[in-house]
Amino acid sequence: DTGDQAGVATKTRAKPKKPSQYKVLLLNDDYTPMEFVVIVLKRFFRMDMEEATRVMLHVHQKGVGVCGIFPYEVAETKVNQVMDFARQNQHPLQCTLEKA
Ligand code: TYC
Repeated sequence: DTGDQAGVATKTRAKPKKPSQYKVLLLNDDYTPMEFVVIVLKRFFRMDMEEATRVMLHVHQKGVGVCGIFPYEVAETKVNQVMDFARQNQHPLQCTLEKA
């Protein structure tokens, strides 16, 4: 045995696809009004008042929460829409992506 790698099989099968789903996360802060966060969740994530209020309170209490899970491009668009809307209204609300 020469100790070389001659006998090691090379993997030739197709690799599993990369995860393509991303969580859109909302982050808590001390300044954005609760009502504004509820409006964001209704407008951009199509939640009703009950669900939007539940998610907003979860983020308020835990610091972070999931708004939804989407393909990368959709998730990125949602993050940009939320960040633009928050900026336009001069709120420090932060929204980000994370691999699902
Ligand atoms: N913590 C904010 C307040 O007390 C409310 C809030 C909730 C802000 C969720 C951001 O993602 C957020 N006014």
